[in-house]
Amino acid sequence: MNNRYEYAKEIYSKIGIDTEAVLKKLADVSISLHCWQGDDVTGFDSREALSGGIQTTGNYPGKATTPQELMDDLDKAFSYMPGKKKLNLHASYAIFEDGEFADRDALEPKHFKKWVEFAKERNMGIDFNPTFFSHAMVKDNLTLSSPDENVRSFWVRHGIACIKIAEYFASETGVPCVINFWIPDGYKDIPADRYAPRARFKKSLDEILSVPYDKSKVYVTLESKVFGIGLESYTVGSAEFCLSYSDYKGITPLMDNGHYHPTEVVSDKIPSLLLFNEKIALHVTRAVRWDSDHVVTFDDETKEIAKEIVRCDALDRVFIALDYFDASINRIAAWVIGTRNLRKALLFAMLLPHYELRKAQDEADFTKLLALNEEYKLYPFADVWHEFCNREGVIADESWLDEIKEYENDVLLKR
Ligand code: RNT
Ligand code: ZN
Repeated sequence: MNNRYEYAKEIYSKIGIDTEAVLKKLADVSISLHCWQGDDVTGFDSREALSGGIQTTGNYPGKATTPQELMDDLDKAFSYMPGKKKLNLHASYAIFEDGEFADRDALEPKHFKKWVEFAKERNMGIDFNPTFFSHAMVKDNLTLSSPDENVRSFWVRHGIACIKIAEYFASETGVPCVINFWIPDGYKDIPADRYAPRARFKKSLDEILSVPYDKSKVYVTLESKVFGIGLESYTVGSAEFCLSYSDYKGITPLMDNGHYHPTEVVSDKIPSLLLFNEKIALHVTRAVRWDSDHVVTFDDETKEIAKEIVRCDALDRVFIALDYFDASINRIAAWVIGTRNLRKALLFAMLLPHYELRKAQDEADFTKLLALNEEYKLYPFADVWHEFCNREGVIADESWLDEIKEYENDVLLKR
């Protein structure tokens, strides 16, 4: 086993890569795991079906239906993920005890106490998301941009409540909390007015952000989108709106790589945003033909996203989270596969001699650039990955799946 790594270490050192330094750096990159893959974005507070123009498809057995089940499944998933992790929660995952209930606009830190305990025991930070969907107060597919003042103000109160909860997460865990605002608002068909909904969205965000919060503890991010299911013609929180708003308010833009036209790539957008923002945030997903939220694979765009983060030397400036939901396969395996693939992509990026490749570009030696890029794909990257997993005490090869299958039989199928 070790020989494989020693051999790889030598090969990489010949192109100027110190694999020991890479292994250390890789372990320290935090990936935020989205709790909502565990139960098909259902949550614990809603009596409503999933709405907001997003969809999970499939009916694989054994999904988590209680906080304890979701926590158990998360633990199982974490045990196959090498490297630093964070837990990403949605407001709809509030845990109510003793028959108590609070609506979204009245949520309090105490409704997330159990999650804080969970995170603290595992030495993790928590990220957060207000939930502007799957709720009766989403009227005509609108929330913060609604012309109905009752609706709009309800969701403003929700946003304010969530920032307080984010602050609580950061104070309790000692790790800053990224709170991401994404609203589904939009229209199925051609609107008569594209301006007023955006003006109301702006006003709502202004109101939410006018409540003071500790900027060293809470990073507010704003996620744009191109369209949703049933909302194909107009999206209030478009790319231009969200980028401009983030800039105007000094908050952090978030790009989900499922939220652009099919030939646009987020990898190309990363350096532009890094030039103008102290921090940026990502939702890494895999879009198949549309914003389908398939499990992240070790594909070219995931690698390219990782390369941009690494070669822009921006590992400490990019908040990296996952966002996908597949209900057609084992949900724990879905978490594990996507997270390992994103980590592999980061490793792959760290094992490239960026100095040499950049030099070829600057010298206009594009033959060399292409040739090297292709040859480096066959370098013994897998052996470094194995070593990384071994050092992290995590199964390195595909045998993790046998254990998840066992858990499926013993636990999931009995639910
Ligand atoms: C929807 C956005 C958003 C959601 C989560 C559940 O298109 O990507 O991030 O997926 O908030
Ligand atoms: Zn997203």
